[in-house]
Amino acid sequence: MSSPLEKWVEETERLTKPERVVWCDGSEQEHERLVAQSLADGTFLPLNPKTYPDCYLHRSDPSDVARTEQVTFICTSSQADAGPTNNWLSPAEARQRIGPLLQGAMKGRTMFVIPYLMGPAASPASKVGVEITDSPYVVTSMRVMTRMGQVAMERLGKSDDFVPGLHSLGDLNPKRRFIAHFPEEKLIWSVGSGYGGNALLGKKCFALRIASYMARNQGWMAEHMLILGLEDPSGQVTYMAAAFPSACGKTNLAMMVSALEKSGYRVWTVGDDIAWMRVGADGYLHAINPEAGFFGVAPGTNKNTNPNVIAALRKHSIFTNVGITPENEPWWEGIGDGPPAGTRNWRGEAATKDNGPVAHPNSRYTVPARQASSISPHWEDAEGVPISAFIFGGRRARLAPLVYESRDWQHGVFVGATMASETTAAATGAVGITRRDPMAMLPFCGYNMAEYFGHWLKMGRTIAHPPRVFHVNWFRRGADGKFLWPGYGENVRVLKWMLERVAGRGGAVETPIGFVPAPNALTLEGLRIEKQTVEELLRVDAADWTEEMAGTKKFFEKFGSQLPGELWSEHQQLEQRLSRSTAPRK
Ligand code: OXD
Ligand code: MN
Repeated sequence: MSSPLEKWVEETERLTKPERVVWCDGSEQEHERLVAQSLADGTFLPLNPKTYPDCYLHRSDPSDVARTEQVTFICTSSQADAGPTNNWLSPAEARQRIGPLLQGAMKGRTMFVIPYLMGPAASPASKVGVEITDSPYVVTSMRVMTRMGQVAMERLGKSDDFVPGLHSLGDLNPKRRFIAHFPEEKLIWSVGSGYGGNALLGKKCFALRIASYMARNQGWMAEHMLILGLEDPSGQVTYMAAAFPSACGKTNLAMMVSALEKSGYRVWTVGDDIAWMRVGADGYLHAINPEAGFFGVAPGTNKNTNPNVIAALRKHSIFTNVGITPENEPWWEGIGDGPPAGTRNWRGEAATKDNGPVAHPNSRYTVPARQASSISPHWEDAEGVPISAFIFGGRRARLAPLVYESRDWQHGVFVGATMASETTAAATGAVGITRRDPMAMLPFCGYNMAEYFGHWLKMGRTIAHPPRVFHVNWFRRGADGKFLWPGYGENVRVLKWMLERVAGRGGAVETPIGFVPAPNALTLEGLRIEKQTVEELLRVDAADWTEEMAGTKKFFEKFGSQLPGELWSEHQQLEQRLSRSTAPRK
């Protein structure tokens, strides 16, 4: 009798008609074999084996460099279940449109079967996925980003408890590209793209879109959040999870070398992109990182912005769409020096001004998490780490202060639900446009976001010790257009204030939008920053916020009567607080 997995593999083989089928075991020998093939067929270019051992450069098709949200679909029986923020196809129509693209799609190619585990081997919260793909780049990347092969097969046994994901490069034509999710069947179909977010199906497709749907039904949370631990001078570690939209610095924050390290504040990395969380026996929300690697944005990464990753990616790493120097080392804008003469850009052309940026703005590194010296000793704990603070944030040139704390859980859900950020190169489309991105989940929520907000509110009622909820904005600019806050390692000063708030210390002043640090409550020793700049960073402009309320209202109206009343009530209360604060004094 074949197992459910074997049956699905046979069915897929009949559909896609590959030349051969290879089951991946995740072993070293298999990795070496695949790399040798990828070097021979040009999927990979070798990097300098002395300075970057077992590291490779992959150049993608120039039309396939970022997530493509316009062709990403949630395929639920009823459109209302996908909600107004997702593209929707009925499961039948999705099969009708995508099925023909998969028909015979792997002719002449190898079909790889990749069993993988999302989450630590020891954790009961981890889940099995199986990806079938015809891309060797995907296989090598999945080996970094997930626990692949034997460990997943052992967890799965003969059961049908896995998320199947079928991926084919197809002909890479954007017109024939679909990233389709069938949450009711826990199935993923992706065709026409080799880009990480579209093709490494364990990441956005499973660990966020399908998992968020499962989490809502099963009473847990799957969030687009980094997880970090902040150690204080007594050695106690407080864990925090932060949701920022793509390419807003989650990896850099999670891997930060703290500017306050000499005073005993150190940051430990648990995850940089995704958190799966459940209420533990102790009444805290416990988080695991379902991933095993970091798929980070390369441009701007250097020894000041993220020294830990710069050290970590010197071995067993894959670079996608970066430049390459004559020494066969990767190069990107903001790496430090250069580019040295003779550097080639991400398309393989001479790196000249006329040929545009050397590295694509969404070029990436893929590096095993265990190689980071900041990796937490608890990152693979079976029960995860207890979360004391949630941090929401985004890029807002004007509006949001450096940091504020919500009034309570319900207000915190409102703060997350009204998040907005200026768009980045992580998805195709215009960059720098302000868009609503609730909880940084807009492109990743596998069901109706109105219900998702309801799920957050419900979770709050089941967590005895809910995380405190904060909002940060590292990107506020002054009148001269320059960033007001230095960011990166200095962000620990803001985390330290949060830690103090969690511990019941930490001075704060109430504003209409929440609590901001009291004067002198932020530790600023050793940082050259003017008092007026700090004041400007923390300023809450009631007129700007009143204007913002119109945008929030418009966004909420999209959800009609399904939007939880609690969020309208928060909206109204904020409006009232703002109008009281702008009312002329008698
Ligand atoms: C990512 C993204 O790659 O959010 O993590 O786009
Ligand atoms: Mn992400």
